[in-house]
Amino acid sequence: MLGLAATGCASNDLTRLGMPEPITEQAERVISLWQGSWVAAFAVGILVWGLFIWTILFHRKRSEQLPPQVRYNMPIEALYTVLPIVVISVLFFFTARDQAYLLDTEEPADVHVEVVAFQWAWQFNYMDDTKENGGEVLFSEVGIPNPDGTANRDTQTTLTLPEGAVVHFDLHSPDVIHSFWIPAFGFKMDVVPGRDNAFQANLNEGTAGDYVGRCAELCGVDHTRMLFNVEVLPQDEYDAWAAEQEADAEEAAAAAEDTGPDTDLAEGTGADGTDAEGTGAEATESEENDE
Ligand SMILES: [Cu+2]
Repeated sequence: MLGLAATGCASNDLTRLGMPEPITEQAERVISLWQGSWVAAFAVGILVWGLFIWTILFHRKRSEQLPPQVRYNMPIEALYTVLPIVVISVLFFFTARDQAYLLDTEEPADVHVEVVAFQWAWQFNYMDDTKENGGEVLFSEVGIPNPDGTANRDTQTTLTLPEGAVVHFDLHSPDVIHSFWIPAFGFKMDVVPGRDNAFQANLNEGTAGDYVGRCAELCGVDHTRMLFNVEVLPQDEYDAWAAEQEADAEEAAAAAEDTGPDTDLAEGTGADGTDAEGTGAEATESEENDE
């Protein structure tokens, strides 16, 4: 406890008490709550261990005479009740305060991502606004489930984010309950079918790098395959990447529209039934286009 108190809020491997290095403002808050809870737990622990040791050392059985009894001692009974209530109240206060902060989505976000968790991969839809405000999909990163039983992160999809940005996440699931977890965010949130869960993360400056993400809810037999990568880029690199993705998505959409009329034409020719050979050839061509 002394070590913790002496280092204050400094964040290093020892004082983080097992938590990963935080990359968001929210994660820093989570670590403070985590550290504070440990300080409180150690304080209670030291008191209890101290009482144990004191009792063992100084109140051993020395004779057959019954020691003084303290049953129905009102001050001690009151202390037993009041002290835990004080401890719980303090923990509750800080937990409620930090939960309100972590679930706050009021700040205007720079990047909007709709996370779709499905058995057994992830899809990230980059939106121009939140789902709530009727945001439209700009482009998507679609994960393909690894083959049966394999949990290989390298073949999984990557969530790309800019450093220093406020990111809004909308979480959706088409099948069962999953949980969206980026350990470096110090935070996870369930992805529940039919429910609009959302949270925001304020990424810190200087956090560019590769991180991991995974599903944290046992969602079925191949839960372990639900991995994804997180790449935080400097703002300018992210902007270039996003512009490229958006252009690719527009190109793909335009290409899909181009094949549309061809299909209609082929069907029309078939209905006429005037040129059997031609119809066959055109129909085949249109099927190829569809593929
Ligand atoms: Cu899952």
